[in-house]
Amino acid sequence: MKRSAYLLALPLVAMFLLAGCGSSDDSSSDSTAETATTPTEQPATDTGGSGGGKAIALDADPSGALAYTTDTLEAKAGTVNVDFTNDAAIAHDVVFEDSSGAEVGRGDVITGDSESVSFDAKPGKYTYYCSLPGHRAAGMEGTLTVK
Ligand SMILES: [Cu+2]
Repeated sequence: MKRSAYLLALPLVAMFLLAGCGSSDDSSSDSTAETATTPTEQPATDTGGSGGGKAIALDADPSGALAYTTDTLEAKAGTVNVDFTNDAAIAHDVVFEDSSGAEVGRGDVITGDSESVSFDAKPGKYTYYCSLPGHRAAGMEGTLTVK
């Protein structure tokens, strides 16, 4: 939860910085009255994100099978945001490992819920799987290709 909140705050910070640059460019005019007018940006409308941070979706089989609905995912290098949804009545999670087998990201175990998992990724192949006993062996795994 803490990491999710932190990541949600990033676009807001970026917009604030961009707004700051824009207003400093305008300051070449000598009017002091302009400082009273503040840009009325609406950060809430910018849910699409920009700069490679677009979230990718991963769903567990909603009917309760030990499977994700896809065994291949693609993402851009940088901060990868995965929106993991488990609408089934049994618990699942998702763990990401790099090609050396090192864990790079892990979500909470959820049931009938969704969550966001974020981690930094370089171009290459990553593996994702469910860490609950028996689930990976039953086929609950896939490959994430980062480009
Ligand atoms: Cu599972």
